Amino acid sequence: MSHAWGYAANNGPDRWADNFPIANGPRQSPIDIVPGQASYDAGLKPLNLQYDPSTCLEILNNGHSFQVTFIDDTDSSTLRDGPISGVYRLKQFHFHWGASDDKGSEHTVAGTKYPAELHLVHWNTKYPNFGDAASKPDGLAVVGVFLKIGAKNPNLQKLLDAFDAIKAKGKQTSFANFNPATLLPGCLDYWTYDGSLTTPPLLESVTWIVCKEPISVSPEQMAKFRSLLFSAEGEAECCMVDNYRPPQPLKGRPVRASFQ
Ligand code: B30
Ligand code: ZN
Repeated sequence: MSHAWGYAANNGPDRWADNFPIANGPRQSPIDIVPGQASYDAGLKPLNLQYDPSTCLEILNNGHSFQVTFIDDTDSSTLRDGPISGVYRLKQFHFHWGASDDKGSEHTVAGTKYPAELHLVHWNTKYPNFGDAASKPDGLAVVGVFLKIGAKNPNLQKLLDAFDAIKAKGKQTSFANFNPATLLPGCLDYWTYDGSLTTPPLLESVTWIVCKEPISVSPEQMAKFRSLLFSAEGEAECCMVDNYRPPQPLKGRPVRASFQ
């Protein structure tokens, strides 16, 4: 999988609209979440995440992040309730992060950037597969979780230990029996709004669910994220850092909170 787009000056977020005009569309992501401007919605249900570790398949450096992919041919690992209707299946999770601790998240909270952000990507099973769902207004639901610098997170360690095998773009290795529920914060209070993929093709198909509470990551663990490469083996080494899109215009969209 090779992309013309990236995060450099000549192919980064400011250039994506050249090839993907939806970059300037009405429901783009990420956004700056201003807690005081989000409205509490008592009708929002708690998130119902049911993940089966045996559906975890492999870990891959795709040249813009690393992702862990899941077998999604049955309803084994699912997201229900919260702001969504029906059953959404987990397809993959991945992260975005910065070159330094003062940046890296895609969503921001009242302008505050976190050093990294986890995305758990699910698709609506009213459609036949992820690819079909990805172009529908209610096709995808992504749960976002902020990472903040603090104690070493033991639940990240199995991921980080796989990085030596996927340092360069295009590398992948098996990744079995991992439960992504271990990456969630203790409190599942969230903000939700209608948005898009944060990378090309930037499709406006995502119900965003952004957790209020961050998980922790140690400085040493963040350094390991930054040791991955954008580049393929044999190319000039280019560290995978700053693989985030900055906040996009809200354009009048409501942001709702599941909590008061
Ligand atoms: S995000 O959660 O909004 N950052 C995709 C999924 C979630 C997000 C962004 C993009 C996605 O599925 N993109 C298209 C499929 N990709 C996936 C990939 O693994 O690597 C293939 C591709 O672009 O053509 Cu690169
Ligand atoms: Zn993402």
